[in-house]
Amino acid sequence: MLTLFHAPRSRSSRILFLMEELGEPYELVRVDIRRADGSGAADDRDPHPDKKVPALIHDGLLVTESAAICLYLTDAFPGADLGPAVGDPLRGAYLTWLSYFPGVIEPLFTAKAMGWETFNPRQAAWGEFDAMVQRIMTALKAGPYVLGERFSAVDPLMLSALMFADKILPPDGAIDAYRQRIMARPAFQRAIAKDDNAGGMQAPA
Ligand SMILES: N[C@@H](CCC(=O)N[C@@H](CS)C(=O)NCC(=O)O)C(=O)O
Repeated sequence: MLTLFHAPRSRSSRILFLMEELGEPYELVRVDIRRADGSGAADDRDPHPDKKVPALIHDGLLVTESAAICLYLTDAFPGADLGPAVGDPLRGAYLTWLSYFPGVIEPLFTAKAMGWETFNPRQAAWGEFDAMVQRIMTALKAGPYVLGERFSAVDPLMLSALMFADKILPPDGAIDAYRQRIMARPAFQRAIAKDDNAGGMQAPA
């Protein structure tokens, strides 16, 4: 049994999208979280050690951290073909993007969006914002998905960052085309309907 602990318009929205792609039966438990605007509160029903979302329980086993949940699900359900398995030539690229996303993309996007200009990218070890954007653009222009011809669990993560790219990046046709391609997927549309969010999945709270 799979249970996803979810809060609308949050980082669990991308896992909700992945659950819909996975096609396995799951229970969706909506929980409250502390929001950046001061609203919300930690929810006792949330099994996450920090009372955050997403949190996934599979047959009693708890997994947190979005990238870990992606890897866990795609390894546990290889039949869904949402992540290259060990031995696949794309496994290395898959693991790299799964780690690069929370380790570099999210911190640099957040820093840019917040206007944090004073940190030294060498000390922070995130690298340069422009180099990170270039790396994403190279993948998107080759497309149609981050791993090339193959849709994977990296794409819901990437979409969640690119949803609000307009606030920090100049308009770009490749980003627009990628967003439209991913958002047109029936699983994304089902996830939006379950997200309790009239505006769709927007920037994380
Ligand atoms: N690195 C975590 C981040 C999870 C996270 O910070 N989620 C936010 C929602 S977008 C949250 O639950 N915040 C509540 C809090 O900080 O108490 C992941 O990607 O899963």
